[in-house]
Amino acid sequence: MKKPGSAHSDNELRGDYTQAAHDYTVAQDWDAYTPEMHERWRRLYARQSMLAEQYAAPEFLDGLQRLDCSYGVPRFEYANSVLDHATKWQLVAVPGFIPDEVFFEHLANRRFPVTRWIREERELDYLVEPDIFHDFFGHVPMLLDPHVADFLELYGKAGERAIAMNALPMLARIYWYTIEFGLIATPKGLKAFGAGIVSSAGETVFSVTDPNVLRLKFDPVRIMNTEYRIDDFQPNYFVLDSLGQLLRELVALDFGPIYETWRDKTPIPPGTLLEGERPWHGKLAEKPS
Ligand code: HBI
Ligand code: FE
Repeated sequence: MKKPGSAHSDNELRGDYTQAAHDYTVAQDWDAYTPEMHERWRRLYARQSMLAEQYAAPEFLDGLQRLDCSYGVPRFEYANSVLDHATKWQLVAVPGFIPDEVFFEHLANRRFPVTRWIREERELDYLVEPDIFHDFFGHVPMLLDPHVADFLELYGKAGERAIAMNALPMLARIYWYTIEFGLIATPKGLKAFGAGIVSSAGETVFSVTDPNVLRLKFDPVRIMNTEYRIDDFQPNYFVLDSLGQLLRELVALDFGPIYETWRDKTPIPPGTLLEGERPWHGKLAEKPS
């Protein structure tokens, strides 16, 4: 496994796998966060929560408020009491990216791995790997939603079969285009709920207001065949009617035959409108007056 943090001397928590248990969990060690780290969290929180008010799904805003985490790097212990009460999920601290099968095993048991370290000052706007701000601010509010809570457990349980059938990229695209970069149509216009969006200032505004980017209505099989970009704003997004739709459609899907059918075919490049397909065209987000 790569050691993502070895070049960053001012944050020794970063990417340190030496203390990790067999399931890659570590102690959060909240007392180890410095005043600078808490201050950095507050600034990131202030910026992203302000954008979220305008552009994020109501379920995200509701979850964020219940987590009460504006004051500094949050304690997992407190979030776990909120989560336990709401959806029986728990957070576990990890040093960073963990192997696929370990990640799936945690999700299947309603444990969400949250990276313990926070990004550095020069990375406020962009980083490739998940840190605690992405993992906590982006993902944890949605774990308080009962539909997302059940969907993620289902996703975790689907992992083993996808790996065994050599179809992991197909399953991973479902996560990418919903949990990381999902949009939802609401009466007040298009809103974001994906963690990759709501933890990014630029993409929060872009994803729900840009009139030109390709948006398609949520379609699990189309998603499983659509590649994604990890180095720029997404060239296409998929739009849900509700979070209930996400759970309902995925519960109903028999993944095996879909993997068999598409696994060895060339996936669709990101941003492609296929022949016969119509882009989603609903009401975009309202910009502040
Ligand atoms: N590990 N910490 C962490 N966070 C992730 O989002 C993550 C991971 N390991 C594997 C993984 N994601 C994905 O490759 C799977 O969803 C397929
Ligand atoms: Fe993420």
